[in-house]
Amino acid sequence: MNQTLVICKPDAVERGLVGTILERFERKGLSLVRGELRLIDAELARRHYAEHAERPFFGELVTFITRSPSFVFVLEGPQDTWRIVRTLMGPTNPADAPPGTIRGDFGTLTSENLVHGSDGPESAAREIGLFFPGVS
Ligand code: 3AN
Repeated sequence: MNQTLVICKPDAVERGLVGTILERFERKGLSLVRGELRLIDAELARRHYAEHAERPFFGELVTFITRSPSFVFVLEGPQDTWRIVRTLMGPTNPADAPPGTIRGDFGTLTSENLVHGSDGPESAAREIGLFFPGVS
């Protein structure tokens, strides 16, 4: 089995969409193996988004992800579970996301696009270790 990290970001929690989003992954056939409602602090946010540190929107990204609790969870499924998750999420910009995807159905802004999903097996391992240290 194969695991990946998903975050229902503050906008998703504030709008009461955690259950709806989680249900989509579960109905697809992925299993919830770990999950926690957590206020992500700025240090963890900077580490998580380290690859974006030089981007102009980095400050905005850290401010957004730390503004209220997120639901951080680990999903398990077959090979390339990370890719299944990202297909269900839809493209980064909700304006490009087709209906039927999470961002396509519920989002309008790139800066508040509801969900994060690891973008490869290495990211999944790194991010699970970052948010759930000691859990394999
Ligand atoms: P994804 O979340 O689809 O993997 P990334 O990794 O390119 O997208 O971007 C990470 C996060 O950074 C996005 N989810 C979004 O919240 C934010 N972001 C990306 N591009 C922009 C942008 N042009 N303006 C504002 N925020 C952005």
